[in-house]
Amino acid sequence: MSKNNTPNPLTPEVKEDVRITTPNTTAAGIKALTSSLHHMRNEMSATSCSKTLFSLNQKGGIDCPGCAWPDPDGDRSSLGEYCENGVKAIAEETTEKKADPVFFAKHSIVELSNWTDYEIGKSGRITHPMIVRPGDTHYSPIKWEEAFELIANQLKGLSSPNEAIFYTSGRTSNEAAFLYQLMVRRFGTNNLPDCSNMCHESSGVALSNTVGIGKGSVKLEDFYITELVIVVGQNPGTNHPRMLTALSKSKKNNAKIISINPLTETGLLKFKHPQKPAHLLGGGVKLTDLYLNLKINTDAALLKCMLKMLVEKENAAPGTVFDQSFIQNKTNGYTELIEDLKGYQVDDLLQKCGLQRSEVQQAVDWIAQSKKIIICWAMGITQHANSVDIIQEIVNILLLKGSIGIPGGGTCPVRGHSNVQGDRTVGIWEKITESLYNNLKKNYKFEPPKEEGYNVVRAIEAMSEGQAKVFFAMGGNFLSATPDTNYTAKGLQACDLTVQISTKPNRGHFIHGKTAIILPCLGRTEIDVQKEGAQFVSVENSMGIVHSSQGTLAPKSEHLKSEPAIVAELSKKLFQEDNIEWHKFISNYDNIREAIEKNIAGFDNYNKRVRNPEGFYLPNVAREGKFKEDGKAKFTVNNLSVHELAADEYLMMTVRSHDQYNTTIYGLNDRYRGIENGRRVLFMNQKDIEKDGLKKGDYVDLQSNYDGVARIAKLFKVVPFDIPRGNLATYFPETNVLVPYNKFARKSETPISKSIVVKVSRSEHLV
Ligand SMILES: Nc1nc2c(c(=O)[nH]1)N[C@H]1C(S)=C(S)[C@@H](COP(=O)(O)OP(=O)(O)OC[C@H]3O[C@@H](n4cnc5c(=O)[nH]c(N)nc54)[C@H](O)[C@@H]3O)O[C@H]1N2
Ligand SMILES: Nc1nc2c(c(=O)[nH]1)N[C@H]1C(S)=C(S)[C@@H](COP(=O)(O)OP(=O)(O)OC[C@H]3O[C@@H](n4cnc5c(=O)[nH]c(N)nc54)[C@H](O)[C@@H]3O)O[C@H]1N2
Ligand SMILES: [Mo]
Repeated sequence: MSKNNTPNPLTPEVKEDVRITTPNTTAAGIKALTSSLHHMRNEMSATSCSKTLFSLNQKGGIDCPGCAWPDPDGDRSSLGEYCENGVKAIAEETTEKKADPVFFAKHSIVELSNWTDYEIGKSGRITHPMIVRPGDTHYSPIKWEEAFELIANQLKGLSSPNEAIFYTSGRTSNEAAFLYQLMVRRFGTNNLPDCSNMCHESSGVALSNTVGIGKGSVKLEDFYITELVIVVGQNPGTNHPRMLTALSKSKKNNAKIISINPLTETGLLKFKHPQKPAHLLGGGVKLTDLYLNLKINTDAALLKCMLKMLVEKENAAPGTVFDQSFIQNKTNGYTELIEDLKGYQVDDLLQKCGLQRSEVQQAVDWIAQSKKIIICWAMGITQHANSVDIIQEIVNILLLKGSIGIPGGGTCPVRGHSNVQGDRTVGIWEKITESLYNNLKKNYKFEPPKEEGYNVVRAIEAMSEGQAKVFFAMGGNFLSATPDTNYTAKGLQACDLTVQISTKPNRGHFIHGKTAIILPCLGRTEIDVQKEGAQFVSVENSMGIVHSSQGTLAPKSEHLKSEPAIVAELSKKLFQEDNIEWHKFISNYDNIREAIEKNIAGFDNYNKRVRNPEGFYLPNVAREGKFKEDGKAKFTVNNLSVHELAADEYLMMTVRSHDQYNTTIYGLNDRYRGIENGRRVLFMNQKDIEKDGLKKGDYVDLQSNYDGVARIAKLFKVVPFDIPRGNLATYFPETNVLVPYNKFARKSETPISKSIVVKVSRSEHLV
């Protein structure tokens, strides 16, 4: 419990009673079913269970708020297409528990901040708008009208619109996101940081530079006809479980699967479909054919090694490995790439990534033999200093093979939040495109801001240095999701006003500005009735399909408002005389979609096409083989990463357990990795444990030291694990406190959450 009178920005640093067991060898299966049932029983009523599960990911139903993986056409199971972790996401949102005014009157902010993230999340849905005024110790209710008034006045009182920051998390619908960016730009700033800055920004930058669009090029169907899938830096068994169904279909078509990951992730080994009895009773499907357990952040070396070995093969038998006609007609920069590769040695590259020549040779042989290749990646690739280079190297391989823009082949950056891709499409970005600038100006007769705004890391810095005074969040948990928790906390606490539109409490609500407001909103599972009837929203999945999502459950409280309504009502207060008819947007979301159609390319006939049960594809120049303005894709020359570690330093990655959704902690187990009842664990190679004079179960502290600043995270239990020597893994967000806010990927500015240099020492202060 609270030791002093200041709220705690960190997950409590206490000794947890973690049990270390054996990791699972098969993903999903019966255990996934029992785990789903357990979460539903603990949170939901029986009617909510049946109403949501039957409509989850069905045509015209609720889009699962879990991940951005697309829904299959045709063979959706009658129970809805969902997975264990989708069920957990639904149970979490549709919980019967309530964080109402009584709850907030009972527990002070300082007290709540000393709960674990798990306990905070389990307190239930927020039912009323709440406020903390200067000097208050507790949140208390406030009327909507008064809250809007207060926020609008505070914003209007700033000396520049650039003193306000407007964050977005990726669950926000296209409709809410479009209105939000319209409000923010009408207000006069491009300060629109979003979770994408910490997620796939590196993919966006690398892909835009090389193939002309910052999104993936494959469709779901491509998995069914491909010859080779390479999954690199991704753990789909936990984070995109429905992808395992697609991978098992690739296997059915005799495709090979190569996994590249420092950890042997259970979900990549073997899969039993939890909704298919034949799978449950049988042995399941073996997924990975070749597992390359490289060292953390050595993917650039591995890919370069593969490129070199491919070039050798092509030189030995010209025209048999590369697609020379594609290279000639559709690309630039081939000669420079080949020339640059001459400066590297295969043995040296192999040594850097810690792999044997024979295993990499096997991968190279399969790449050489295949024409249709899909490469998938996620956070294991995007959160390093050289992420953009790594992704560009992935593109190099695909371009040499002519495998982008063909059926069965292409790029597949697997997105995180269920609408993170759509939010960016409709304008959530700290930059403004020329076409959006021109369209907003023409359609709404105001001068949109041109100057680049703050992304996530710049926003943290601006708040901490006093350049920003109001922080406003459309969802998410900025405090815990961002790097450098203590520094970020100082920034948020220095603000005059912090506002969060949220469904459930999180730690971010307790580390707040001088005044703080929570605006409670409807979740995706809930019925949204406005003046002209029940509304639906739309989202874009990882493969660029825009489709609808409509809630089926009664709202958890009569005081909730929808996200679009909150933005439009605040805008009415903010801009009294306006060319934008905000009230129309609220009464019928078709009016918002019409506005999107007018301002954003690719949404022609939006209202008609979104009512098509399958939704519609947005244009994609890479998929269409058109690439950049000159019709060509670009080979790039990329650098290797260099980590010069001292003898007592390790490279650490922060990953998700099987029981969490980013900063929302569903439970305390990580079944696939053999962890039960806690999260403060340090996965470490047995030889490193011995080298440091430690043993299994010991408690250790972790320390990072960048530019002379020491950051510490305490009390992690040592778990011997199959992880390369010199590498460590912990869970996010417990170790975000160690990540310096000012160390990020070149060009994309994504924090280096997967390659943090740390030292390990025995804990001295056992709590
Ligand atoms: N249930 C659930 N679903 C989710 C989420 C969730 O938290 N829970 N989060 C959502 C979001 S926002 C996102 S972005 C995605 C995240 O999905 P993932 O990217 O799969 O999530 P992480 O747990 O960060 O896993 C990263 C993987 O990369 C590996 N890795 C780490 N460093 C390296 C490296 O240097 N090289 C290689 N080759 N591999 C490396 C790790 O071992 C791990 O397997 O999932 C989305 N879906
Ligand atoms: N160390 C480390 N840090 C990371 C990562 C990592 O791998 N390692 N991953 C990064 C990535 S990929 C991402 S995407 C970010 C995630 O960053 P965020 O998106 O900011 O964080 P979440 O934990 O997903 O946000 C959860 C909160 O969203 C609110 N919420 C849930 N549903 C809704 C809704 O429908 N509407 C509204 N308004 N609010 C809702 C709830 O209040 C909940 O507490 O974290 C990043 N941080
Ligand atoms: Mo993400």
